[in-house]
Amino acid sequence: MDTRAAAAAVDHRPLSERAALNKEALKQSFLDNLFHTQGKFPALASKSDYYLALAYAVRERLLQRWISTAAEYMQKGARTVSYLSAEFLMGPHLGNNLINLGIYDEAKQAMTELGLNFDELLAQEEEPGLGNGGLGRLAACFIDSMATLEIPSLGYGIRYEFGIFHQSIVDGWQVEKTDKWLRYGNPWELQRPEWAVQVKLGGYTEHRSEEDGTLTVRWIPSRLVSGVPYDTPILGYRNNTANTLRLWSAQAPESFDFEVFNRGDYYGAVMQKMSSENLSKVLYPNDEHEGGKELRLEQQYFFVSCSLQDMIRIMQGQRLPLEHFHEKFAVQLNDTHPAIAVAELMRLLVDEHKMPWNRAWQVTCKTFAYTNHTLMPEALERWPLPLFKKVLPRHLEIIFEINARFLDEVRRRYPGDSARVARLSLIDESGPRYVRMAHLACVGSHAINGVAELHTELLKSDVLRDFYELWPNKFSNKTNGVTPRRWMVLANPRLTRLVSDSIGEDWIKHLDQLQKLEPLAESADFRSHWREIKRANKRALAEVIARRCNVAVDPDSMFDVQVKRIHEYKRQHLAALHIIALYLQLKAQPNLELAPRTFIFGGKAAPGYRMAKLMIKLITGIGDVVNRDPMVRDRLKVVFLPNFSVTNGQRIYPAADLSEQISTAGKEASGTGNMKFQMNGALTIGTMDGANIEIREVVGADNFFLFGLTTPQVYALQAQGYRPHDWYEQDPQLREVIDMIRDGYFSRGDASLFRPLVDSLLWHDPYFLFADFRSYVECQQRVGETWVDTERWTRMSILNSARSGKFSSDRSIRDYTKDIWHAPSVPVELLTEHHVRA
Ligand code: 73E
Repeated sequence: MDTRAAAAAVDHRPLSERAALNKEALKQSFLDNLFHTQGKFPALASKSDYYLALAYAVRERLLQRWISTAAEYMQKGARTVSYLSAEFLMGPHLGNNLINLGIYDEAKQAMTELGLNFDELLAQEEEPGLGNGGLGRLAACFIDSMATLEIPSLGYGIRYEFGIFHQSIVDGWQVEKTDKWLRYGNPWELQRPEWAVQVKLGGYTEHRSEEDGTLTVRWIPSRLVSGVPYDTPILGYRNNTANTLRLWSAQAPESFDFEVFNRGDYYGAVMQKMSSENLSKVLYPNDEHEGGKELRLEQQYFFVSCSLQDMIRIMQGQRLPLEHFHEKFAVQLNDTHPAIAVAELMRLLVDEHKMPWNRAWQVTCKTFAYTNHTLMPEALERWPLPLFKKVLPRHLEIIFEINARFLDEVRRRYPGDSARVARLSLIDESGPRYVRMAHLACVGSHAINGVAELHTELLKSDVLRDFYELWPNKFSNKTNGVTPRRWMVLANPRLTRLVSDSIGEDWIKHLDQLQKLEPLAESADFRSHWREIKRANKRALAEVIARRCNVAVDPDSMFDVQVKRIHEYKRQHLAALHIIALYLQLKAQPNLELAPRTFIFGGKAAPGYRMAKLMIKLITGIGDVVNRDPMVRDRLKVVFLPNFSVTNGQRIYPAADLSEQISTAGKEASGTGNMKFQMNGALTIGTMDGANIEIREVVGADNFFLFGLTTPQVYALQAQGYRPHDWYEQDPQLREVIDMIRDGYFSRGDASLFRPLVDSLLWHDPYFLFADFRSYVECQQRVGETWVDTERWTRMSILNSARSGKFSSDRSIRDYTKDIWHAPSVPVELLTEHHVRA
């Protein structure tokens, strides 16, 4: 049945009445949902009931957009971007949806008039933490921007039952608890069982010559899992677009169960069911990878196969021949986690849809593009061959075939260069054999990008150098960005009001317009408003800190913030060394003039990463000493805010004065927290790493606190033989700081606790903390001197925000669209309006 005809045929009145975007209608719908959906009346309702009733009322208001968007895309046969990502770190939906629908204030007013605390209701939402950090959050910002730019897109990923663990701090140590985010139900998703697909795993292959002379391959799996899609609408900002985030949940296929049941093996059947459902049970909590886990490879294959089958279903629904797959879909691989898609699309086209290999290969290469996110050697995914063969026997054959053809091409280009052939091969054969997923992604994609200028240059000159020499035109840079809707409008309403009152509201969709704030940096009145806002945000954060950490912090002190995953390369321990140095200085000179500072840390350590967990313990140990010491506690405070998340980030970035971006040069691919801080008016202290370089470029060297070795200097020091112990011996202040940690000053006299950390620094220091220590301390000195000149600091803060336009994810998405996806915007017409006007 024709969709528009169907839409025109049904009675729209109830929907349009219910979907009216005004306060009274919202109230009514909220009460209806409390009654009909939650089955509660006010006297019995919990806060969670109220949250859910409001969420459902909002969902009704976006369904019309969602349905109209699907109809529009189907009717236009629109080219679609499929963003494949093992992680989508969405953060809470309610506030964001209200903002994008343009009814945030109405909703707040409606709840207030009903006697409810709106902010408390918003706080009820359990955030879907389906990601580890920057990579997953980037995917979330990108689908927000695609919806805002009206680009037809589907986000494809995994509906983990347990997202990133919840962190608490007990006796200074990280303690993990499972994240039961679905406990009270998820009002934002719709299950679509009718679009479930089957995924094969394990088993073996059979090769047969058919009577007509063709060769066919049959994959006889040992297991089948069914993938059930759950759809979440992704609204554009104040337009009619509602794109889809489609996350796959693993379920046992009924039919497969029956076979085992019929054999009478009830227990075996139930076990098999449980093991299938394990596939989407839990997110691996490792940023920057952990190797060799079979379940992880199964997860990756599971969601990739589901997603590609889904795209084929969509094409068949629109009667499009599969030869045109790359015209209908531009598929972006978010790192190598979905790189198995290259082999899976080949399998689907060749084995299941009987397309000749060469045709299928052309389609595949034109379909995929690959984004690399890391240069860290341990994060480059590779799978031991035996494990790969056990899980994906047919894909291994396909990869061998791709490799054979690819290496023939390499040999033709570089005759006699067998070293190069070995380096480029999809199979690492230098020791035990591995499948190299980054190589598979490079060979099967027409475009390869890094996520910041420096990172892309390092990819070309180092990690992917041989591929760059082979195909220079495949490479380009796409600097990351973040969505100003969540990270300014939602997170920082006070600043949003001031900015909109000053320059209008256009900046929310065109962040470059923040430039118009520049002249206002010279207005004393504007600066004073700017400061009041920062101060109010800091007061709000101070309340959170008092509640969560039981530490009183002064909102007039400088909030010096480092929030990100805990990792040696990110060097939270370098910040710790500086704090100890300051502490020692204050102890030695009690009358030293030092502007009060509050050091705020937040971030999760991978549960199995012992050094990262020890770094947390060190920070909390320093806090215990410093916060209690009457000689310094009015001037220095150190807090570790537990469970850094999207929700907590929304409170932290707007309250920061100083943003710590202090990774070893050449290690942080981009960083995106750095951009969120900048937008919200924090100044950055940072190294020449990732997107810091581009931030400094746009704000100007005068408005950025730079320190540390550059990447070439790090490489040179490495090459000449870095001996951290020499640096320790030559710097008395550094020595004193390290000795204090070693002797147990921050571990209640236990001189063994931090030994692994101290020894690693003294004898290896793989991330060059000692080499950068002096430069960091001196730079922090300059930060302190600048801070006391309040007017100057405020001017710099305004300029940082005013010059952050480049770092909107809208700009990133425009870059991807122009250079890689070539997917035009498709504005959506609301079906009911069409009907009303017709
Ligand atoms: O520099 C960040 C970057 O801003 C990088 O470390 C991060 O991606 C961000 C977005 O581009 C990243 N995460 C991972 N690799 N790079 C990763 C690796 C394995 C599992 C989960 C995440």
